[in-house]
Amino acid sequence: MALPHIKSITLSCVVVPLNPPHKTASGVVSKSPLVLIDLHCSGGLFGRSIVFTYTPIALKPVADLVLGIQEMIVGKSLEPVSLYDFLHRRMRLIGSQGLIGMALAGIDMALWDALARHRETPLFNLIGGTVNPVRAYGGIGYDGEIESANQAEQWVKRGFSGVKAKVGYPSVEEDLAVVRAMRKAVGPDVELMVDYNQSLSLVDALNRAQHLDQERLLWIEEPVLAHDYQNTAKIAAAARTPIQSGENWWGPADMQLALTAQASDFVMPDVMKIGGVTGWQKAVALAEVQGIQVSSHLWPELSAQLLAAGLTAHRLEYVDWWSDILKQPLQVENGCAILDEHRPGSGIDWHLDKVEQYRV
Ligand code: SMN
Ligand code: MG
Repeated sequence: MALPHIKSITLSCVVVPLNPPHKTASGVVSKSPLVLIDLHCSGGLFGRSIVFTYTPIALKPVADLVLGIQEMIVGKSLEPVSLYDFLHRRMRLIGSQGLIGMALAGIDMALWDALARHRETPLFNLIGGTVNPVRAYGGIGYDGEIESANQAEQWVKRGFSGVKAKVGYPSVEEDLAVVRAMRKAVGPDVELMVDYNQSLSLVDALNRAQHLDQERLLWIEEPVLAHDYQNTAKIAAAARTPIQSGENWWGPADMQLALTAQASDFVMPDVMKIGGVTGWQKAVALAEVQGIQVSSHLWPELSAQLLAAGLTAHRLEYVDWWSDILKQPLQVENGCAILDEHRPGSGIDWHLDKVEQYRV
């Protein structure tokens, strides 16, 4: 049976408010600027995906790039892996990081969504996964001792067995106070993680990791700059607590550099920055051969499916930031993401009224 071919792409740019805003040691996220992609194929088939541009000033440039790249693939058949190769080759001279990488990934995610719909099966099934529930954790912002403890308690009441808080306060004593307040609030059995969002110097990170080593954390995330693999490796070697990173790695090549430098004990690629579903699969294969456990970053609907297909799946980062614009946001029960084996695609369908409300 011939595969459908690509006809066109249409886009919606939205800004979804985030209440309350998510604070980190490296800035506040108060809204989600998103490019929503609708990829149209022959026979009425379609595929959908979300590109998160972090800042509204990148919305129009990314949307223009997606529409520009569209012209290179119109008429081609729905083959995500060979189209990934084709498009990345076409971008060799400019490079496929940054906004170009985000546009390419958006198209790749929409292609896979379309292919899964074409096969009338969920994406996790198409790529060989199972319906096993994926364990998720909730996120807490840079909100101080009392609020972090309150929120940790709320996540646990909702059934989550893990929570991750933003840290990187002016002193290590404040970081410790936040961790201890959360531990007191949730008890010994809940998994606690902390995220520095690349805010520390090497010396500061080594010192803070040594203090945090007493706190039984599941991981310490992004202590220093995401691409400073050498210094992250020094911290990973010195700390007993596992180091986690990956959300800012661009494409499988960055995963390779990080793994070669032994920079991270765990990895948590971001499905957009790592190159879409195709980039994710290439990158995660590198981690899997080393037995390194893989978690996700944002995109809970899509990431739950990708983790379900992985051999070393670890934790799903649960966020509901974009749930408003989705017809059927990810279901979580007892702290685990529930996969719907009867729903074709990657889990992305628009709540059209909300898309209109947030359109810019
Ligand atoms: C994060 C994600 C997206 C925006 C800001 C911060 C964060 C995380 O580092 O791990 O979710
Ligand atoms: Mg993070």
